[in-house]
Amino acid sequence: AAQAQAAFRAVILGAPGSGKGTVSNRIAKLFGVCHISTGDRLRYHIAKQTDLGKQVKEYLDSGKLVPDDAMMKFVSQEIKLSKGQNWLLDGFPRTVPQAEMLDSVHPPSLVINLTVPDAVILERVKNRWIHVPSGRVYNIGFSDPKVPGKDDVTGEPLTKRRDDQPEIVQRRLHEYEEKTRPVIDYYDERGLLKDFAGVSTDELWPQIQKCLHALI
Ligand code: G5P
Ligand code: MG
Repeated sequence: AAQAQAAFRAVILGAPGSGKGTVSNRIAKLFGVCHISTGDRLRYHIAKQTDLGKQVKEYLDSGKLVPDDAMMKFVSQEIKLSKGQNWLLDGFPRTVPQAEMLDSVHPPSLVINLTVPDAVILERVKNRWIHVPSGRVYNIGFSDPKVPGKDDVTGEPLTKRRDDQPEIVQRRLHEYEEKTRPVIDYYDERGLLKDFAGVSTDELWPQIQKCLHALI
């Protein structure tokens, strides 16, 4: 079992707000894999005003994808840092060149794809609150913080994501259709894609768990 576990390299795909972060956290907890969310890491860099943060801020704020060069450099470093650990990449790859780059470094053994209707997504992001330093995410009525407006662990204030404004969510959904849809086909052609469709994470989770148990 230890051998099989050492080979776990997975990618989670899905439109903005489809639940990638939520599902990834559950997988990380249950299977002890290293969850690498490119969006969370980039938001952290923006908050800390690092060089990378300054470089990518405009893209995240406006709901556009960060250029491939910068993303690939960043992710290959993150993968190196997680040396030897099992990982789950959330939010990468989002373009075919990114998928090709990942194949050249470390091909994934599984790609989970979440399919959630746009109308459900638009409702969800309205109610999302986040804790930037940790990447913890809350949703009013689904995963409420214990104290309204405060992070459960640190008690620090929660914030809204700038890119969760309705017009920017629309732009992100558009970017997804145009640039990330081909990534789904890319993995499907290689026989790596497992698709999970539904309107709630709790409905998809047992199916995802079953699929992972069969592999790990
Ligand atoms: P991100 O950060 O990767 P997105 O747009 O791909 O952003 P996002 O918004 O983080 O994805 P998610 O992780 O798929 O969504 O979803 P989530 O956070 O788990 O769930 C959404 C909300 O719904 C949460 O509040 C959650 O609690 C709630 N929720 C979950 N399930 C349910 C449910 O069943 N019911 C209810 N009611 N609520 C639920 O990328 C951001 C930006 O970073 C850059 C780009 O600029 C991008 O726009 N970027 C990249 N650019 C280029 N290449 C890359 N590889 C990049 N990666 C990041
Ligand atoms: Mg996310």
